[in-house]
Amino acid sequence: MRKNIYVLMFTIAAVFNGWSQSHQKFTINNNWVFYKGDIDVSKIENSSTEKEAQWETINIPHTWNNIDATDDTPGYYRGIGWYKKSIFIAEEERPKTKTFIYFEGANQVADLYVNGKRVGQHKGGYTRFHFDISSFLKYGQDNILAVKVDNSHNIDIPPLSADFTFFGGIYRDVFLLKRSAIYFSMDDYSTSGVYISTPEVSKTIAKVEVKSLIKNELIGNKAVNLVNRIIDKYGQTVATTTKKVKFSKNEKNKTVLEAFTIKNPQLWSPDNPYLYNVITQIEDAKTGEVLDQSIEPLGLRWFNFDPEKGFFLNGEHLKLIGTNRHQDYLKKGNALSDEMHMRDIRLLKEMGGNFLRIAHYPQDPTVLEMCDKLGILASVEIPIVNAITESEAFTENCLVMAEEMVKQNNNHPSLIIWAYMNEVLLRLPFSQKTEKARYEIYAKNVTQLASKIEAHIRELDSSRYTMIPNHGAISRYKDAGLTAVPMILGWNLYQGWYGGVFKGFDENLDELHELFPNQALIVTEYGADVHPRLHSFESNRFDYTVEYGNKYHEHYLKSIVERPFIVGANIWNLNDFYSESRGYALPRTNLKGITTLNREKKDTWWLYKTYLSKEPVVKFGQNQWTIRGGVAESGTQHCTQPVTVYSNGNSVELLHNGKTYNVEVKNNIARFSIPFVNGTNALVAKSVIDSKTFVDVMDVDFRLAPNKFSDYKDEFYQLNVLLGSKRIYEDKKQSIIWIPEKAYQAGSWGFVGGEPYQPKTKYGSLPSSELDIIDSENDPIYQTQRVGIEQFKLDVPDGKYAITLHWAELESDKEHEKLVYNLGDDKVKEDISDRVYNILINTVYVEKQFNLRARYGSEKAVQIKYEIQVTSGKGIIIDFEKIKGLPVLNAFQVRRM
Ligand code: GCB
Ligand code: CA
Repeated sequence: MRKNIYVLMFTIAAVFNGWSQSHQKFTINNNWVFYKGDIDVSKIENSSTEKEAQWETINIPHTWNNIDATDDTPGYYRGIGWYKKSIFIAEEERPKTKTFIYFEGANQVADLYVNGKRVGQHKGGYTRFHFDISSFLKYGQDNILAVKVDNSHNIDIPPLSADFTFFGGIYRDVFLLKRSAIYFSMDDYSTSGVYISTPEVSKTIAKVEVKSLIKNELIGNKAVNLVNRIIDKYGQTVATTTKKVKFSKNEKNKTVLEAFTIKNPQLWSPDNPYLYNVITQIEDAKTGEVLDQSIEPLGLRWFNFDPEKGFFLNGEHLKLIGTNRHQDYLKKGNALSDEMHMRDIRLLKEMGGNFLRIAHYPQDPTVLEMCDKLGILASVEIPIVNAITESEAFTENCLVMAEEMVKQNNNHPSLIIWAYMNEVLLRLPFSQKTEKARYEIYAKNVTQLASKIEAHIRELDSSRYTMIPNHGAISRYKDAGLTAVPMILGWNLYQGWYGGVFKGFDENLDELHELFPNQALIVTEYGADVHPRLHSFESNRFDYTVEYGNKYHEHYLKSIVERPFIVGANIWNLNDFYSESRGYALPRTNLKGITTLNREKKDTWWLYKTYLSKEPVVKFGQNQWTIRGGVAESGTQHCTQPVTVYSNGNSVELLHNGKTYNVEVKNNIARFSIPFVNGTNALVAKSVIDSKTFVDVMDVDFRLAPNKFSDYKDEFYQLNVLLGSKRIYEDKKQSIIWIPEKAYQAGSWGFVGGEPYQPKTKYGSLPSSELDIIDSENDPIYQTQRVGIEQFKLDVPDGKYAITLHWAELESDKEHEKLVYNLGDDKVKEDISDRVYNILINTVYVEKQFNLRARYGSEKAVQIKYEIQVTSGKGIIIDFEKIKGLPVLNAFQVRRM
């Protein structure tokens, strides 16, 4: 007995020791130095000769574009950056340790040098790669790792263009890996060397196959045992095999396939994401020492797509509803910690989503790890976006990327779709009209490339579906033959945003079903840009208001749910994300997220949660909107505005400053009209769900603007007005509210003359400018204006006032690269006309020959504050006296001093 225990302890110790030496993986993220620019490699190694000042100490994850891609200056650095770090390698590691460096991602071409010698290169910004650096190392000393990363535009590497920022750098974890001489090979596109598949799964039986690639660096015969063990959630072994594997002299690689049967398996699903693990070990046949070990997730499920009835998981129908996701975050660019990636997937789960399109590129490994754990079905794609290059090199890079994607992500049970080519016929290099013949060759080449990728993916993995997501120009894809290539068709549809009306979306869906009756259809994208600080009660396409985004999603959600042949849908997007060429309400940002860049939840997140989640929800809509404002209704001391409450109860009771309102819930929303008073408005919403009461509270600080100054009970203090606009803008930083303009009426305030500025663009005539306004954090104040304004008048009481006039010249003389999305692209230079005018305040000239563009340039925020005194009941009259062109005013502010 005693002896037995002794033997057991000895074995555990041996295994533990062997383990700790033979298989190690740890990050080397800290304390790198970075240099933006190119450097002579020969100077890299010898750190004493460089000017230290040029190298900045940084940690990985790192990008060099987090500032310049988000500032007011167009463009961002796309070029070379160098990273350098020294690592100590102990003398004892010389005899048998193999050392690898492993990158989870670097954008977009990375060259590794060790001790001044070039080790290798990896192309592509979104897939993982590694290098064996064993033979480059000096033992018992410091070794210099240097990585040259290049994010220049490269016609041979996708993506060529896209609506997101190509942040450069080593932006995901970097690891050092140590192995002993026999180990699971990473030679196959940096996989773990262990591949899991489930050729057959049912309620009663699951067949599991485990394929291992073993690499042998020893010379001479060697025998190892390959031990496979499947353990359940609680660590209990449910199946195990041991196989002897013999390497003959000089034999380097071996593939070993093992098959298992599990009876009455626990199935994996969104409601019960049950995970087994497969533990695979290489043991020394003589000593039993564990030479290498791999642990992979195993989820048992089966699924199929039916073009009529939808998606079925484990034989049960499941409507797939969720989001897309981009990998960036406020001020950090794409350089995020694991936890920040994980948080996003939790946000999706918390919302009740069961579907994630990992767009437009493979993301951090934690993303699919979380999908497995939380039960979110996923698709992932390679970043061929908007266009292709008709070259062998481009084709080759696409095929390699596809192979990296498939192999590196193979083991995730949550993953069900491989995708490629997003809206690849959007940016046409040849006009369909004037260069018809050439366009047709291009379209053929696109389809040929698709067919190659399709065949390659299917050969690598026949257990999942394939998909191509297209944009709304349906016939373009059909005529090119592209729609016939993948198993599933994805459609990115934006009717009611880029053009058209909401109903167009429904028509599109029905048309697609008719055109492609034999392919499953997914709405891979739909969304509207929303800036959570912008509101309107007369909201419109392209006004970026919360209210328009709500209308859009309320309509789309219903249309998607009503149609069983729409097997799934992904909101564009889970989060706002950086897109450098965008101006819009929050420059450099695509605002179609249902959360912001720092993951504040917008209304739409709550809308979906209320519909999808099984948890009780009672939540105020517009709950981020804490400073409201509006004009008092004539003869009253209040302003009535809508308040919405999301609830999955039947009715909601709302208390406002002691008064109670009761409303029935329709389509998960209770809609109220509340008379807001000046100052604090306390709101409480109550709803009974499953016989329990749930409550939400919201305090609104309402800034009641006077209608007739003589009616106004409180002392008049401040008024902030947006000209040419129906929007309300909340400036949280300065704690003020901007309200829409109104026409002047006697005793009140407002403009006289002119028209709202409505730029004519390829998306139609829009309610605000798309320019990024220089020198302002509050672009929406400057993006609207009244053109041809004659007067601004206020019948204020006597007193001392500060008046601020705000301008930005919106007719720009600069060339702009116009986006892109859904309608093609080109550079646009607007026709501009000069405008010159005089300004008078209470008949005194304050500006003569005022020429905004000549004085300040266009697209620039300009403010002039005038202090004036009002006497003898004359109020304030500002006159705009036109000399040439039409006078403009963007915003008006008055404060009683
Ligand atoms: C799309 C693209 C996506 C864009 C989106 C948009 O169709 O696939 O990359 O960001 O539209 O917001 O315009
Ligand atoms: Ca990571």
